[in-house]
Amino acid sequence: MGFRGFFFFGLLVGVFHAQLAADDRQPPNVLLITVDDLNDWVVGLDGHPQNVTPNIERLARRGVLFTNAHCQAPICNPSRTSFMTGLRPSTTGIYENRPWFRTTALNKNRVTLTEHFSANGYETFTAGKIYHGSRTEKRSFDNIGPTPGQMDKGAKRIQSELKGLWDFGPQDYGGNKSNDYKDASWVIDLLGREHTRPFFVALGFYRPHVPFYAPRKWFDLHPLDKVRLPEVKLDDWADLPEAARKLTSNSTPPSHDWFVKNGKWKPAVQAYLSCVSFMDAQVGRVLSALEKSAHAKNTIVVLFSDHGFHLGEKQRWAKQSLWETSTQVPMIFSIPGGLRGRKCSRPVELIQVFPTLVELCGIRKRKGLEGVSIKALLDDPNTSWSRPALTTYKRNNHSVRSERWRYIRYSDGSEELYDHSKDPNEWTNLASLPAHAEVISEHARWLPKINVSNAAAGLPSKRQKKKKQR
Ligand SMILES: [Ca+2]
Ligand SMILES: [Ca+2]
Repeated sequence: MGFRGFFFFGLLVGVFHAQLAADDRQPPNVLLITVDDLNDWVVGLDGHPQNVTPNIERLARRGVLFTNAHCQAPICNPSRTSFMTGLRPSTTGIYENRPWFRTTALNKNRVTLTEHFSANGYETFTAGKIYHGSRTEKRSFDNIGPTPGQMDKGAKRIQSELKGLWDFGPQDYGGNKSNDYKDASWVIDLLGREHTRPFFVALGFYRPHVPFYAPRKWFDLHPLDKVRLPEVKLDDWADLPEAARKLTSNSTPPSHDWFVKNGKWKPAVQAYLSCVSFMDAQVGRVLSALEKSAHAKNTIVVLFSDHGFHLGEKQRWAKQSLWETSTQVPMIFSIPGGLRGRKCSRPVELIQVFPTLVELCGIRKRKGLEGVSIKALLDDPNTSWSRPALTTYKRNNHSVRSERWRYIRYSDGSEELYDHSKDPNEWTNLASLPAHAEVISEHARWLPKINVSNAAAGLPSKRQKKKKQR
């Protein structure tokens, strides 16, 4: 080998080394935390002035907090199906809490977020509630941890006149007996381990979903006599179309009148605030474990809720509406080396989580997703962004949320329009004013072009199949 040949060989080795170093760099891990029924009562969104959520604030300080993020459906099953498949309810036909999407011909083969990561070199884990009903499936998760459900063991009913999951009040079991504590502990253990492959952990907290139960010490953080109630406008419903009344009448939660007449409004708000603080403490335990671990500098943390929650706003309770209180969710992305302590007011959607994580982790793109990546907003929260956030509740009822407006169109064609620059409570429906015709048409062009019929559960679920075999 002459001198030139040796030099060339040396160059090749150098190139090979650089290549090896690049391949050696492991893609970032993902810690995805979903919170059930968490509205904007957290630090940074400040939907309630008395929220105590220092750990969600801590996460926001190390990332970007989206102040105008929205779910694609204001109830568990369709929202969770949507962010896990990256598809809108108008495309999957999953509009309500039934059916489970795998039992429908249209959706049985959908590839979910974690399934896609698993197929691209990640090892996936789950604990708590990611799918509605804490359902798990081997197809979506390589490793399945505890999924103990909404009701903590040893919980005592507080409001004797309420039934099912609807109840609220302090509990005397220790915090470590609660389901969220146990699920967080399972994840903390995972974070303390070495991993040979990049991991994707999907952890779903149950609180503040009903029952609003938390250990008494969290209630002490929110003294009952100091609790402030959401503002309401007594004649708010006078300018609503009939379709709005029909869509939002829900027999599951007690009526707003029940809370008012029985003096239960304040105790329920206190209980919700307490559950949010309790859940926040579990977020804190997981964050501390991550920060102490070997994975601290190579793990993306994403936190969001599946939809909002009314506690008297617009004189109603729970979710199941196309108004801000139901559609808005907290959403935080914390990326190693990314922006810290920034807020973004551009409208964003939960279906954007799937393509955004795919882009951030540099894995193979998934075709057919309906959301776009919001990496540009994570790089610059003020970058221009024309896309609004869409929410669908039951078939062909949609809301379109832009930075300033909320436009709602119900399946019968009736409409609502709210100007958030003047009316954050959505009290004054402007839809019938001719002056707003252009705003309405600008928003209406984003409405889904297809609204598939309700997906029918024609296929037996795995559970039913097993039953048959027995
Ligand atoms: Ca929920
Ligand atoms: Ca009104």
